[in-house]
Amino acid sequence: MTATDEFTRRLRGVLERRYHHLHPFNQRMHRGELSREELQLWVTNRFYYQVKIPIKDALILANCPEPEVRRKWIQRIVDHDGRDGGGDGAGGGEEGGIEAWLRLGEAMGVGREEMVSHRRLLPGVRFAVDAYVEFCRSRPWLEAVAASLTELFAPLIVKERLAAILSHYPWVDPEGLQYFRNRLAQAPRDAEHAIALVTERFRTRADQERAVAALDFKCDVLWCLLDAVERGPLPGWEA
Ligand code: AHQ
Repeated sequence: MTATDEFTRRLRGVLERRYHHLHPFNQRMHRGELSREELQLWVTNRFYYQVKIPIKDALILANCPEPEVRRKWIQRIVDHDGRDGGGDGAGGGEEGGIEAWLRLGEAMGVGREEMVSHRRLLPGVRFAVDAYVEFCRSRPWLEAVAASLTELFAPLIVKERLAAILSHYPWVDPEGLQYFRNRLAQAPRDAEHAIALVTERFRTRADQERAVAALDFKCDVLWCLLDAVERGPLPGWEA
């Protein structure tokens, strides 16, 4: 086994032990055990994570001095923010992941205004997501790239989630699931770029420890987000 294989194996080992496919909330979702209210609280709170993804990717761009890397990384922002039409009135724009997530919320019975207002944003979700943004602002850009490697496991969970929603939650309009279908293509492309950068640039043992620590931190972010959602609404929130 080459040194790179060994390093990749260590990164995957972090995910096999810590990625949020193991979180009880996701496992209950996949078994069809969530109530309508639990799924609505999840989609509403995950919206805060979704809107911060292009922000954290822009912070990585700002910290990255390499045009070749930026030329690829910038696609992540377009994936979420979308793109205006050609201005020729013929449309041609593309809605991004943020718009697709709003449609997902509507498909789950949560209105756009409710999501955009962040009225039902839980403190633990805000703190976890803001910690991820701050990590990407303040840490060397390659550590933020390493933190994004949770996406190596994203297709696994998105496939399971799509199947679970279609079979266990018939009240969710299937038209609203396009976000997840888009991620099945985008996540592997992103993960392939990120793993190439991380294995190419983190060569010493000490460097590789920093990459593993960054991925461990990101697993904490995703885990804490679901801990907060699993605890449910704050006291006094109307049902
Ligand atoms: O929809 C997700 C997404 O766009 C991203 C970007 C990426 C990153 O750069 O940190 N992480 C990520 C994730 C998305 N969906 C999560 C899910 O469970 O639906 C998983 C999450 C990830 O694996 O980091």
